Amino acid sequence: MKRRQMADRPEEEEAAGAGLLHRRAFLAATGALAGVAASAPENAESLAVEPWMTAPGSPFTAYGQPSRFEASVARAYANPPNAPGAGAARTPLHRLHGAITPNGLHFERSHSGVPDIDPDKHRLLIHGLVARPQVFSLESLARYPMESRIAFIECGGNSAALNQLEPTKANVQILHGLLSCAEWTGVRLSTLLDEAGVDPAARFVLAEGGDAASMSRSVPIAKAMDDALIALYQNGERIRPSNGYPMRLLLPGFEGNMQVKWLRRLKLVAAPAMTKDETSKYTLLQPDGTALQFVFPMEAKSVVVQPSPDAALREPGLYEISGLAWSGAGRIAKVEVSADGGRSWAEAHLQGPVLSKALTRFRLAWRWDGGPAVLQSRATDETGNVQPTRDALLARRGVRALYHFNAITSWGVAPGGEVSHVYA
Ligand SMILES: Nc1nc2c(c(=O)[nH]1)N[C@H]1C(S)=C(S)[C@@H](COP(=O)(O)O)O[C@H]1N2
Ligand SMILES: [Mo]
Repeated sequence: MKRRQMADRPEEEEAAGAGLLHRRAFLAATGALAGVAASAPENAESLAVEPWMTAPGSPFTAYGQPSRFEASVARAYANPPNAPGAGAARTPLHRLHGAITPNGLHFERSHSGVPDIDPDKHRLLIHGLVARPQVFSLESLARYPMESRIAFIECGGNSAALNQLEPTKANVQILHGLLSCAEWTGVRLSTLLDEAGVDPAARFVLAEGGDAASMSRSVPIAKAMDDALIALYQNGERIRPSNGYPMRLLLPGFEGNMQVKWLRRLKLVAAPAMTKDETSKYTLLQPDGTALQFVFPMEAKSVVVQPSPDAALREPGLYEISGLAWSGAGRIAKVEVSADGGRSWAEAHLQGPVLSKALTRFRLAWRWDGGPAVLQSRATDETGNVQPTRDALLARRGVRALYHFNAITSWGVAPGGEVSHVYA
């Protein structure tokens, strides 16, 4: 890490090249943001009295909605012309802050649309290699001890566009928006499995959804007995229909596809069931023509979300770079940021609490001098996994693996402040 005093701004300390600053320098740079705020009025009376101050506001509402001025902060989706309901709606990462995704903006990925499930009729069956098969209603599940945990969900196909030979001209929402994070509350799967009495011959749990796709995946028994949750609540309210109402399987850190929504059946089995979603899909094609199956945890990864395409810079000056980092293996240990395309790096500030298998917000001060720059971030998790460069990832596994793309993203900043996706 390079450190030097800038001759013309002695109060600032560069943390790395191309204007990355230490946080204390950012905070200490009194007046550095002058010109961002309009010049201060002589006294408060000089602020205009706006129309909304002259009469009482609108009445109470049963379920709150964002300000009408925020209508453009929305999921991005296209209803594809193929199978009805098959597709995805992506989270506007560049329009959000903090680490939690609001429920209405959590990404959705569905293979046959969103079923309209009557919670009173919904049942969860646990059977197969168990001593006592069980059927749970929503009501009977609610009698068990519950717990909450904050976890990200990332689709295995997130960021797949970065396998393309040319950088896709798209924003962070389109490129990386199959990623969200929520506080999930429900019953530990291990509690229910203990109740059913798992046969020692059981090595996998086949999890099946109650949608028209009957999406199903084989989950290793070790994960089922570890931190798997039958999630009933999402950020305090019942899970949204698009995210699995009335219950979903939460497998913290594992690829999104395994976190079966509208969960209706768990069958304890001796071997993986080889469902379509773990054979024809969600397998990684290798350069030698063989395919990797059962790649469960999502790898260490991060992305700068501000600035980014469609969240461009207006003028040279001080900015706070911010982004998200996560790992399916545990906590984020470190995020480094570069403004010169990876030549020099500065360690970003991690917003606490830094939770295992959750999104972690990182921030770093930057003085943009108005010249060209290339912004990157690189995550390291607590197990020592370091996010690779795109070249390193593709050299290792070729360009046809499609899923689990976790390499570094580069944003090119043009002299005018426009930001675009580039390969550095
Ligand atoms: N039953 C069912 N579960 C499902 C799916 C589905 O289509 N049907 N999609 C999977 C995929 S591919 C992903 S990435 C996650 C997405 O979860 P979300 O829509 O809540 O973000 O759900 C998974 N669970
Ligand atoms: Mo997915």
